[in-house]
Order: sequence, then structure tokens, then C-alpha cells
Amino acid sequence: MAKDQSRNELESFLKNAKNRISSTRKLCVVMGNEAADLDSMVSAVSYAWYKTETAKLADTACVPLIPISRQDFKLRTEAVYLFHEAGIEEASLIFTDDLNLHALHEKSALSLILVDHNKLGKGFAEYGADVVEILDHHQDENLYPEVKYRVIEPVGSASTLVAEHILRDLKTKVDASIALLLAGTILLDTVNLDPNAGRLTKKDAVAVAELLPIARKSQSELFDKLQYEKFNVANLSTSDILRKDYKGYVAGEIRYGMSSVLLSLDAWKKKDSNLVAEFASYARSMNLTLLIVMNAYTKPKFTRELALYSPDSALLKKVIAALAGTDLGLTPLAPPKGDDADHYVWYAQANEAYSRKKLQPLVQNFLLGAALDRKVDK
Ligand SMILES: [Mn+2]
Repeated sequence: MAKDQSRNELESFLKNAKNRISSTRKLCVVMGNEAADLDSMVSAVSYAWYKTETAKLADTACVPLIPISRQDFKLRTEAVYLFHEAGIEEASLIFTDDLNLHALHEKSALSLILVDHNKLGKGFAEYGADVVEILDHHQDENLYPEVKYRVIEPVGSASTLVAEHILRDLKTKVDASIALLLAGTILLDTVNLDPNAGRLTKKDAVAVAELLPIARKSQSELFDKLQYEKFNVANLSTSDILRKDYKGYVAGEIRYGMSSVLLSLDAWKKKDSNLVAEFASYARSMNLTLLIVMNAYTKPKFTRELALYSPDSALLKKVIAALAGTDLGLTPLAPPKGDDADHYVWYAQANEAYSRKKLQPLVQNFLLGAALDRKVDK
């Protein structure tokens, strides 16, 4: 940005785009996938800018949509970091709260560009006929045959495909902000361009080589910082940490949830002196009979811990007994002392193979048994 330090292409574009949502008749919406990871967000924002700059859209505004609610943005800590670093304010981004896709669809005023996915998620399935373009790096599902422009290539990051378009057609307009967003995302997705990670293609490396000098960043510093921020929960509350990677399940009449957390129970206890009460209040807010928190961290050895909370102490006892009969290798840890000590239990988990994916079916079985017992008790 040698000529004008204050101008930020993307930030001005986004501010403008937000105003145009209400003033233009037709809207072209560029949307990433529902997981709304960094690649999805950056692809959507930068491709919406590209479309606006290259296509002459008289009565249509092109805007990026991040398909989560605004309050969930802060959970994507690496995205919060990178957008901030790129000079993009959160207020300039457009989330589901800000845009009524359904109303646009009903008025036939919507066209959709899919980036970082090529099949609409469940919440968006009704808009299949509105899809006009696809730019993606996942397996092609061969949907939406009417699509006019379709680029689906197995590169490391969807942002690489967007970068390719931008560097080909708009190279002179690429400023440090755009270059930083794209290069950072590609680095994170390809594990710092590591061929051994199995995601890198030549195109990813070429894009990063062109972008980094414009971003004026060192590759390793940028990657290390992003990797660090991805796991940095310092600015998140306990309930945010719990919902960051949460899945809810039902077994019979029992509603339970499992949160994966990349923090040790010890560090968490120091961060939040009210931790056990916060588990209870989270379980209450989600209407859960059982909350299972799976902690995993590297210190430097990979370590797993397990924390359980239930408002139903009889049920918790049954789950504890059932877990004791498995090969999880559980050793009790001392949770902070509280009045409701029979409602929670903390463990060190020696068997590190038990991720949520593997533990959940076991829990489901115990709870189905416990749900039956409960019915018999009544
Ligand atoms: Mn992706």
C-alpha cells in the first residue's frame, strides 16, 4: 500500500457492500460452507470483491455471506485474528443475522456463488436453483447442472482458487490486506506448505509465493501466529469454550452433550475460578442431563482429560460405573471443591485413542441402558 497507506480495498468494499444490501434490487451472495472455517470466510470475502471489481453488475450487488450468526464469529479465533490483522472490522462482515436469503429467493432476486463447498448445506437446500457459480476444492458432487461457471480442483485451499483469479485479473489492485488474508489461509490449510501433510499442490505454493511479498510477512511467522491463535482461547468465556466445538445427542429421554476443548482442566481452572458452576449453568442452558467435556492438549506430550457434569447424581453414578468398565484408563483428578460434589467428576484419561468420535457411541449405549432403567424405576 505504498501509494496510500490509509486505503484498504477490502474494508472499503465491505462497508459499501453492506450499504448496498438494502439499496439494490438483486443480490449476488458469495457464501462459504456452513462450518464457516477460515478458508470459507476468506474465499467468500475475497471472491465477492473480485466479482464486484471484474463484472459490470448494474443492478446487482455482490456481497459475501458468512453463514453463521454474528455471535459465533468470536469462536473462530484464528479468523478473528487474521481479519483484525488485515484491517477488516467485524462490523463490516455480513452474517446470517444481516441478510434474509429467503425473502430474496421469494422475490427471485437472489443469485448464489458457492465457494469452499459445492453442495448447499441443510439450512440452505431450498436455494439450489439460485446457484450460478461454484469455486471449490472438495470432491465434486455434480449438482446444479445449470451453473454457469464451475471451478472444482483438489487444491489445498479454496482460497488458492480465488487467489489465482485475483492474481490473474486484478494483480495491481491487490493490497497488503487482501494478500495477507489469502496467504494466511492457504498456509493454515496446507500446514505451512508442508508436502507431507498431504494437502499441498503446486498452485497453493505459487499463490503464496506471489502473495507474501505484497503482505510483507514472513511465511513462518504468519503460519506460527495463525496456528497459535487457532488454539488461543484466552479471550473466550467458559461457555464460549464449551460451545466452540460442541455436539448434542439424545439417548432415549436423555439429552447429553460433548464438548471438545483444547485446554487442560488445570489451566482452565486457573482461568475461571467458577468453572464447575459454569459447567452446570451451560448444561442447564442447553437442557442437558449430562455434559461431557473432553480436554486434549500437548504439554509437550499429547494428553487427554475428561470432565463430567450432571444435575442427576444417580445417573452420573451409573455413567461413572460404566466408564470404569471400559479401557479409557481413567484416573480421578481433584476438581475444585463445591457444594454439589456428587454432580461432577474429573479424570485423567490414559487411553488417548478415545476421541469424541470413539467415545460417543459408548456413552450412547450406557445412556440407552440408563434410560431404560429410568423408565422401569417410574
Ligand atoms: Mn476449504
